[in-house]
Amino acid sequence: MTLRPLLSLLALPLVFACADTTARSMGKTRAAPPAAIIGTSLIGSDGQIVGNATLTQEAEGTRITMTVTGVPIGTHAVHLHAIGRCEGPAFTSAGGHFNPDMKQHGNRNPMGDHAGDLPNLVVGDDHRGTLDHVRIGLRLVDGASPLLDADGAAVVVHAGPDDFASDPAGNAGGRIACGVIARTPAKP
Ligand SMILES: [Cu+2]
Ligand SMILES: [Zn+2]
Repeated sequence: MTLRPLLSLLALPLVFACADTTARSMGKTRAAPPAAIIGTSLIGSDGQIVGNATLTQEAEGTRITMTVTGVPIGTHAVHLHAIGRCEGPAFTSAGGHFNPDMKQHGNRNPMGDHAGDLPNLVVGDDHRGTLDHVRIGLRLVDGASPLLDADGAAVVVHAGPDDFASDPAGNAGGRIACGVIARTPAKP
């Protein structure tokens, strides 16, 4: 009998935490930015789910964790692309790399790098791969140019490795998986 109210309390995690922070920050000088976590499924060119990714806004940047399964063995570029639309099979709908500072691609490029540039993902013999990386300075939901803007964003995995130097996309080959980063609609 008492189980149901307890469960509904547990089911309201971040939403209330954030609302509370915002409410209390009103009229005060400064408040810590609210935490934000957004998860997404990655779909392959055939529309099947091939993994998942989670983006978490932390104090110094945004943490990207992802797991893929069933992706070809090898090293694959991963980027945050500017538009939250994943239309297979080519996923060109996701646009270019997230780049609010108008830089060039790659941290080996003197004019780099894009805010959406990430390390390569290594997929082993079992066709599994994981990535856990904090993109320093990247804001997910606040600041002057958050990743989650009006048209969202996408996590994109490429067929080949990123050389971290070639503009505009690291010579990484086609796009083989894509996950939309968007605000989850509020539940009634
Ligand atoms: Cu890309
Ligand atoms: Zn880039």
